[in-house]
Amino acid sequence: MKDYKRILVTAALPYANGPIHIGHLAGCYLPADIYTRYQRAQRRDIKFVGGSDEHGVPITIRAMKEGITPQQVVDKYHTLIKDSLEKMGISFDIYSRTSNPVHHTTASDFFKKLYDKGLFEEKETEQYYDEKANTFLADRYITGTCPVCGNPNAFGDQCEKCGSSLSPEQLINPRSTLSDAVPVKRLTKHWYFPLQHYEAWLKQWVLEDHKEWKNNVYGQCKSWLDNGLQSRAMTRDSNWGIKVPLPDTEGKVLYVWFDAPIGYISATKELTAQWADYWCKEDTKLVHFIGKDNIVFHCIIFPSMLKAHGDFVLPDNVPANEFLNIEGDKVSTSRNWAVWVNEYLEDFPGCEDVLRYVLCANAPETKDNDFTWKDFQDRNNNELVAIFGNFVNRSLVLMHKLCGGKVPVFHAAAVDGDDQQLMDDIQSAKIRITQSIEEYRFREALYEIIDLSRKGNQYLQKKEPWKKAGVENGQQQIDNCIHLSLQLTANLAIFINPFLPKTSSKMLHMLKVVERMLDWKNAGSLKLLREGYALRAPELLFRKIEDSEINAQVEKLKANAVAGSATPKGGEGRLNEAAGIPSSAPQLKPEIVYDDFAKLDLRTGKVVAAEKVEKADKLLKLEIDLGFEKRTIVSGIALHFKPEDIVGKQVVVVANLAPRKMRGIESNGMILMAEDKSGRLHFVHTEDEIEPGATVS
Ligand code: B3M
Ligand code: ZN
Repeated sequence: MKDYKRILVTAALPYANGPIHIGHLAGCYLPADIYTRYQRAQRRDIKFVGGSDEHGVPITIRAMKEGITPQQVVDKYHTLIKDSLEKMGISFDIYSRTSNPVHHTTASDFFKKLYDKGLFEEKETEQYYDEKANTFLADRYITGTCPVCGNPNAFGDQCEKCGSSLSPEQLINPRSTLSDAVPVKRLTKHWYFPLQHYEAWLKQWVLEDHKEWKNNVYGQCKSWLDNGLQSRAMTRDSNWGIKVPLPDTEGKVLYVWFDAPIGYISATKELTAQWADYWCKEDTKLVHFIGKDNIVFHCIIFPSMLKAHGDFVLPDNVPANEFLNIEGDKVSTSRNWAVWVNEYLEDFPGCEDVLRYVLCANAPETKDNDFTWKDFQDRNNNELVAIFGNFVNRSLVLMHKLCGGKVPVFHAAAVDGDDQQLMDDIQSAKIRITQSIEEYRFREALYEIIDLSRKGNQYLQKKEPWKKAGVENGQQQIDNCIHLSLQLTANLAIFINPFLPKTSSKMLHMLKVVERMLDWKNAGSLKLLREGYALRAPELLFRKIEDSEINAQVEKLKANAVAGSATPKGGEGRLNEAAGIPSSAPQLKPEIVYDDFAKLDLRTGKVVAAEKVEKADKLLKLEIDLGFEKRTIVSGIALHFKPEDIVGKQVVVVANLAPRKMRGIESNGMILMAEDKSGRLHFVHTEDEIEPGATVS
């Protein structure tokens, strides 16, 4: 391992187009904060930078939806996000924003440097244009009917109803969301960064030199690199963003994914005059905390940009988390299926650490995980209250009862096997907790801490100091038991500090010790509290969470959820930017019961005729023989198959789907298709040819 002199931690810059939800916290802010607080306790030179991402399509869409300017959008949400993060104890050294002038200069200079080195390719391509609004249209600005499910409000990059990823060409009846005009194609010039030139280098740097990266991160990088990289446009047609720093480029801005990661550099510049130490010296350890949808940008695109630029260090690690689902369903800001951090803070005042605990104990570190309110309650009541809080409370209460409110003397000669075991447990826990945090396994570290407090409870239970008064050597046994319990309590304050900082502060107050005690080097010591030292009265660290509170949250979640709405409330704009990223694990739809499935009447059929639908380049009109009758089905597969090639094909049909008119033709059912990774469609049929009309189940 390299010998690092300083650490720079970054956490993804959230789009300032909506409030943050608990998935954001679990994804990157909480792990970044835990890591940072731990490194501070190690007294290492560390800076933690972040800020709002204020450019890109998501912001302009939000502005359009709310009928305000993009500037008003970012002002509003930057403030809200910053406030939520602060209240949750996410301890950035600076939380900046990409609309700041220093960022505009930094990003422009970066672009200019690559341009001057001749690293960009200049290309003219056709893009959709809105002639009424006089502007080019990002894919998200184009809506139309989904060729797959018929949703009339699908976006040019994705249908939110059926989840298909689309390109604007596939939409039936495409319209501009700005003016309702039919978009036309126009030539426009952009600057492309040839990622393929960095492929060989990336293969060495990621796949060979960073085998220690998390499996989910390494796997996604490998799949990108195996598929081959292509040039990517680093500029866009828009009026919102950082102007392209070249002559005659009115109406062109830097691609948001070009400027946003440079925001880490700008924020460091704003933070300290020594910023260049953190960015340009090889003995800096740069760590990017992100969610899995940002992996390609942080592991492939941004490193290639940094490499091309030449002045900056590369990340040492990118410990990305997977997604956190809510109550079994994928978070969706457009359906409002989310737990918003600002609302949690209002509903559970003083319980910030509880949320931090639950989100870390259940963090999606290796796979997508599910947050449920019941689990939230259980973890609070059964782990924080009943194990950790209980041990700390008992130790202090017993000290007041049996030892006159002071740390009792430790009698080394009277140590027994249980005492020794507890002392050993503290030592070995330190080794495991330290190693887990260093290697970004925070939930494992947290588990160790709770387990250590569980051992404390078992120790008290076994020693029963309350029964020792009057027995031979009784006071010595009491003293040792309480002394060790209190030393363990002090150790727990050190261990829990990166995870639950408020809880740790409360413990410091009760133990009447200064913050300096929390230095990580003190962990494992059994001399943290002086003999004879008077401590404060205990106060409860956690309160029980009642069924009624949990039920209210579940009801609120369900009541506020809206069925697939056409305009996104929050961050789905990212899909536009990230379209095509292979994710490591497929996102399944919510679980159904057998009865849901049994409602489908699936039948085998045979295509007996097929023709193109006039003025709809994606649609084919099919005649399907179902044995007992012939059906007309309109299917959005014209871009994939020629009519003459599919006559005679066997298909599987959803035979009881309600009829629907498409381009004036009534469609009676739907045929099943499978889509491969490249987006090609394949018919689903039985292995042997069988008569039409057979049931499929
Ligand atoms: N704003 C996307 C997101 O919030 C983007 C991250 C930028 S990190 C440089 O998922
Ligand atoms: Zn659809």
